[in-house]
Amino acid sequence: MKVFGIDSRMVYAVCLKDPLRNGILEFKEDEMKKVLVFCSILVLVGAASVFANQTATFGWEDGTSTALGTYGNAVLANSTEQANTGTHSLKLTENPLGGTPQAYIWWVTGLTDGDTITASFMVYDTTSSGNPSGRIWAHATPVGGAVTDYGGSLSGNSTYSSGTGWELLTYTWTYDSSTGANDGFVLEGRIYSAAVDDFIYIDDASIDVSSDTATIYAADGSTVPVELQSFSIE
Ligand SMILES: [Ca+2]
Ligand SMILES: [Ca+2]
Repeated sequence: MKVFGIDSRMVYAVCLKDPLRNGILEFKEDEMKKVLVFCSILVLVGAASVFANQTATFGWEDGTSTALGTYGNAVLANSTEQANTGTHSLKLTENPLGGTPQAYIWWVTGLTDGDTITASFMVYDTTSSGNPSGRIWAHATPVGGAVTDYGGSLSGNSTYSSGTGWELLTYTWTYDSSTGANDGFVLEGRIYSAAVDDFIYIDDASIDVSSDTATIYAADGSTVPVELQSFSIE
């Protein structure tokens, strides 16, 4: 997007002195002057701070990735049996039957209280009369912990997939670190089954994080390159 006619990535790179972005962005002289003036205004305002969002998507099209971890009786596969986009999705099967199996689809670290996280995925459920069904949920990880360390529930969308085929499940969280004990967020894809080997499919996972300093880990374990989506001054 443009800020005063300047590409917001340039403003971000210069104002925040990000060496990576300085390295990959080329500046024309007149653009650089505009950016520097803009940054000076930010400094003069004094209390001004720059906020940016990070967004990422994942669709399992690499043909091998599943998730960052599991909880309970979750069996994962990168599947070509169903796909909302492309030819692959995540197949989540419950075996043996019991508990609430989960696939860890995103992990975000470096969060602070008040950060907002909006996450969604498409889920494939054809049993409109009941289970199996899917749900989107989240939990925290402790400061310095791994994706498999549990810091308490962050709740989520209480709505189950309705069984009409591919359907979007989404929820927005305002991060609560539990008085500083946690700084990580794990997005769960959950299955609620009626019988052993019930399954659902998940595709087109998306996440948007209000922090520009957080790190987003995708389902294949890679950290996601920042795609600056919005830019605002408060
Ligand atoms: Ca896909
Ligand atoms: Ca169902």
